[in-house]
Amino acid sequence: MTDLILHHYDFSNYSEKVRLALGYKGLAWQSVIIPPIAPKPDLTPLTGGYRRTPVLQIGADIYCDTNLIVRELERRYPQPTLFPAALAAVADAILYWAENRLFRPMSLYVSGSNLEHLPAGLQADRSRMRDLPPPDADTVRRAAARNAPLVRVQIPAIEAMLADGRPWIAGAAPTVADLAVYHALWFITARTALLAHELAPFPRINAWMTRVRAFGHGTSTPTTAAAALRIAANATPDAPRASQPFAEDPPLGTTVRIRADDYGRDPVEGTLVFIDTTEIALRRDDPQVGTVVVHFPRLGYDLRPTVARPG
Ligand SMILES: N[C@@H](CCC(=O)N[C@@H](CS)C(=O)NCC(=O)O)C(=O)O
Repeated sequence: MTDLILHHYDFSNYSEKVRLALGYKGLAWQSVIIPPIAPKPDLTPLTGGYRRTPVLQIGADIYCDTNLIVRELERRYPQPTLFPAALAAVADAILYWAENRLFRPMSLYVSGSNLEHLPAGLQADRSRMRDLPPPDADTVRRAAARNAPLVRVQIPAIEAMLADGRPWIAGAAPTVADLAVYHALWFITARTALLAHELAPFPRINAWMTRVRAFGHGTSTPTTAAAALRIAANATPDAPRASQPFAEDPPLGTTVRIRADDYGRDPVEGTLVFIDTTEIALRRDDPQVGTVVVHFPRLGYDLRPTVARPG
């Protein structure tokens, strides 16, 4: 039985990124379908409060954020690689563009254009996740209209990246840039074909998307959230690897709080047990699942010691 448990849901584009990484590496995994809307009472005992999707669980080690999840899959299953040395740095820069400047307007355009196909309460939840008031349908439709051009002016850049005939976004081999650009474009038609016309004029993009889709999703077996919680409760987290802190980092053993620096900023508290250039890990004792270690990427997260407040 595989140790990899992915907590995800079908229309989550960041989950699609990880499903494709699992497929590319030919891995077997257990699948727990989580709610797309907070609260997530069967997920947050594992994460300590982090609510975004997806989350990878390996026993009592919990990996938050796809940028760490994909790196952790690479660490455990290095071949075939998604981080070829000559392309990895450029791929990471392209990934940042795709998941920020491209994806944010994409998500507003796609969601606002498919309002009647979204689960009830989704828009209100996403606004709460960004500390915004719940929008009415007209506001969401206006946001879609404002963002459509921002999507439309960026898609040709992807066709241009492929214009020299390269098979993959960063060059001769697949990288995380392929996963990141793909999941943003996948989102356009993940729910309905209403916006398929946005991609139709781009032959290189369409041929490349077919190549990425062929990675597949590996082999998944459905399981329940309760089973996943039991696995965490019965497992012991892996011993942390040797840390490589900077002088400015809080020392290991400090009680710290970590949270995303953009949205879905629910804080997670615990004891710092590992830190290096790419990863931060906290140990927490949870009433439901016992001791777990929760892992985050360094970039994109805000880490600080928990300050004891007087009184
Ligand atoms: N930087 C995060 C972003 C993840 C993200 O925004 N996921 C979306 C779903 S595709 C999300 O969490 N939405 C709210 C939710 O699922 O609760 C990552 O790479 O994992």
